[in-house]
Amino acid sequence: MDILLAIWTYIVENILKQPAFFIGLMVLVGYILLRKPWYDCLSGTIKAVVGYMILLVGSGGLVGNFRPVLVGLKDRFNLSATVIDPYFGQNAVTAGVEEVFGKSFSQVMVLVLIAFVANILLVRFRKITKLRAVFTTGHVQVQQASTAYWLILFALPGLATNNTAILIVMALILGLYWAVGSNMTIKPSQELTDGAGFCIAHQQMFGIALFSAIAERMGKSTRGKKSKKLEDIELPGFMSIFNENMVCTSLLMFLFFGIILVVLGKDYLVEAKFMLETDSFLFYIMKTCLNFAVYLAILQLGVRTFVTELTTAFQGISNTILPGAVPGVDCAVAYGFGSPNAVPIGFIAGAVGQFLAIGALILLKSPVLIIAGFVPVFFDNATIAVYANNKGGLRAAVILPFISGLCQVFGSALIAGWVGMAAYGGYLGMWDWAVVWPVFTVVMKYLSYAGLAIVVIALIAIPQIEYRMDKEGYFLLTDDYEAYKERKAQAKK
Ligand code: ASC
Repeated sequence: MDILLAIWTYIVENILKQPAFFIGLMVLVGYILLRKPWYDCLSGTIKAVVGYMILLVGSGGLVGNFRPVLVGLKDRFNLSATVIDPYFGQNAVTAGVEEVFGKSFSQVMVLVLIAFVANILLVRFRKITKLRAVFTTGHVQVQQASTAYWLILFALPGLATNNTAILIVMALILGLYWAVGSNMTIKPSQELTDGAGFCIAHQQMFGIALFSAIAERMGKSTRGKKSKKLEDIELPGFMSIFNENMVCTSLLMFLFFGIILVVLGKDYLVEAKFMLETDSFLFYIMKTCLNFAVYLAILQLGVRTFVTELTTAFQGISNTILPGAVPGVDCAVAYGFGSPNAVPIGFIAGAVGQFLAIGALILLKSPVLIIAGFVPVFFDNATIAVYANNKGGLRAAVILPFISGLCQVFGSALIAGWVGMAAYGGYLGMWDWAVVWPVFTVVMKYLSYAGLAIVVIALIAIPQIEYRMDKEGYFLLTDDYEAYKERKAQAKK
């Protein structure tokens, strides 16, 4: 058993937790199954791995540069607060799970394995389950498994005495959540990318589905006068410089992070080793803020490099071992599609929502104070804006991420305080984990095993409902997008 666990941990650490290699492996297997010549397999795999690594340079640069700035607010003002951020959330679980539940963190890795197998089996039986999406973002799977482990132990403490029972129950819920959540993003993703053939496997999948549906209504409800999509808006006069994504991002971030850096003050930044005493404060601010546009451009280049490889190669997998399967990828992949300006706009709108919510927590003297983490505020809200803009235009791209920002803070404050994670300084904080998982937790805590059954049945029912809403189009959407579009166009006539 120990040897098996060691092998599994090795695979998790080096492949599953490293999405670049995981995606590379899938591309390699996919091309082999498509019987491509060896040199095509090699070049496809290299492009997939390198492309994903470029994407990671972009997203890692954003996280590395801007997370300390936001967390700095906590140190600068000596706040005792919970940071909403996946990495802080994972640290909180590692630090607390043994103390609170007497359980070791290593079980989380086993949970990832079983839940992933559950995801694959659910897709394998897609004719019955109607599930089509496979989760491939391993680092997110580990973060989610950690948080789910805590939430489920909290809700169903009776399970704690039986290790096998806990793992089976958890893997069932988590595996279902992965398969059902990513499956819900297929339609909006196909519509955003004109059939690129991927969906999102991240932390705001229910959010994407819900906000896309609301955005679609918003787009339609304006009595013939549609809210324009960002890419169709031509700003006049000096404002036209905002049409350019790089300029728009730079100016918005200069305003946003510029203010935060000024609030933090040069003394603090020097003391916390962000900058040197001899550095110019003005140029430090400019450099930091402009870096945002730099990393975003890198991220988009990465997406362009690997997406075609992945979706072509995945056909090999979806024609053979996992019929009809669609790869679920990192939310940042969406930034290569739709309007690039939706990204900074969603971020700012979400940040305003989060800051207002934090202000409300302070005014209401909430026992749990939240510090905005960069990952939720940026990656959730930018993603929601990209999808919202595609369906509902500018208005949706501003209002919906703003609402999402409120949900992230209020939802996280409630759940992290209630289940005791706040005491360990962090909570995952992404949209689904601030809204959907807290609902699961409440239902299971108060209804115990009946609650568990309700959560499982509700998850199983979602794809069935989606399927019944469009029986003919449902599988066509992923199997042959051109035919799907034609069918839609015909139906409109
Ligand atoms: C997360 C997480 C990250 C980012 C990244 C976005 O949830 O843990 O590192 O989002 O996946 O590209």
